[in-house]
Amino acid sequence: MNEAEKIWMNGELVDWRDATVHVLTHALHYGSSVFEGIRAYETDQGPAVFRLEDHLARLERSAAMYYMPIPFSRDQLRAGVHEVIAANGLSSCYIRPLVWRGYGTMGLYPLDSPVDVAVAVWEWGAYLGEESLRSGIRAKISSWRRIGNNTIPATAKAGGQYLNSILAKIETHNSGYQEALLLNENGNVADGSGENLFMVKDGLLITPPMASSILMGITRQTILELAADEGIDVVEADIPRAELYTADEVFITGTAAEVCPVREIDDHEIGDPGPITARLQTRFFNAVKGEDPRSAEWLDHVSPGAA
Ligand code: PPE
Repeated sequence: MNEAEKIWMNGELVDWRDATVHVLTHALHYGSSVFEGIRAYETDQGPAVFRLEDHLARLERSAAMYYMPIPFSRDQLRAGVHEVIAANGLSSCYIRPLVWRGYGTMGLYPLDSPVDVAVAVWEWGAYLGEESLRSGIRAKISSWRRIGNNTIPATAKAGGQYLNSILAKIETHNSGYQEALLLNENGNVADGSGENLFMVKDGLLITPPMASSILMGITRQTILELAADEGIDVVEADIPRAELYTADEVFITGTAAEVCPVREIDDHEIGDPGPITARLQTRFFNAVKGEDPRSAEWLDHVSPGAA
């Protein structure tokens, strides 16, 4: 991993190697943490965080679903994100805010455990490789179903639920594919291991709805807004597995994975990135770099003095 110098921990900057926890930390045993994945991109006005308010709002919602009061306000966390980026002197980075049940009690009633907060940043290039962003990836449907809405709140971004993604990822990686796609309990398409999914059929852009056990991705929301700008027809609808095989285009979206074409699913050829994928991918990368009409609304510029 690309280590940086400082991590923001409970309100203070500490050295990277000192950002540690006790082995009896509640979250380590039971997955009782919530987190965010955010990116800051290099712009001609220095680093800018993409949709920071939206990510912090989702962090608050995830924490609320697990009865976890975050001991810092939205403004304090926003300032912490700016501070840790500036302190590390990074022009672009991945940002990982983490809120977790800390050290103090064991057992499954966590409300007496302290809640700790950290924000780490580091350089993280293209999640599935630079080449994947150009030519697309080979994906496979995992035999593991995506966690159901009545098993765990699928819309919360909580540590424990990623065990589901980890199993799917290991299974498909070991079979030689770059990403896992998960079906929900009804057998319709839900998410990638760490991405949302879109398909294009006859000019229509289709993505699974909230009720299909997806994480409500902020990149997904961005694509829905950019598609509206572009006059592309969009619908949120269930996608049966086999619909993917005859799609004209498929792509996945996420903060880490960005907007990444899928060129093959279960050994069915979808083909090279199609025109709608290419248009939306270009708008997305322009937007994050400050070169799109939407940029002003979505970018939060880090001032050099933030450290
Ligand atoms: N679905 C899942 C299951 C998911 O984990 C992510 C993000 C998304 C959809 C897309 O959400 P958004 O980033 O708001 O567009 N996955 C994060 C973690 C990846 C990791 O390997 O860690 C991310 O992309 O940061």
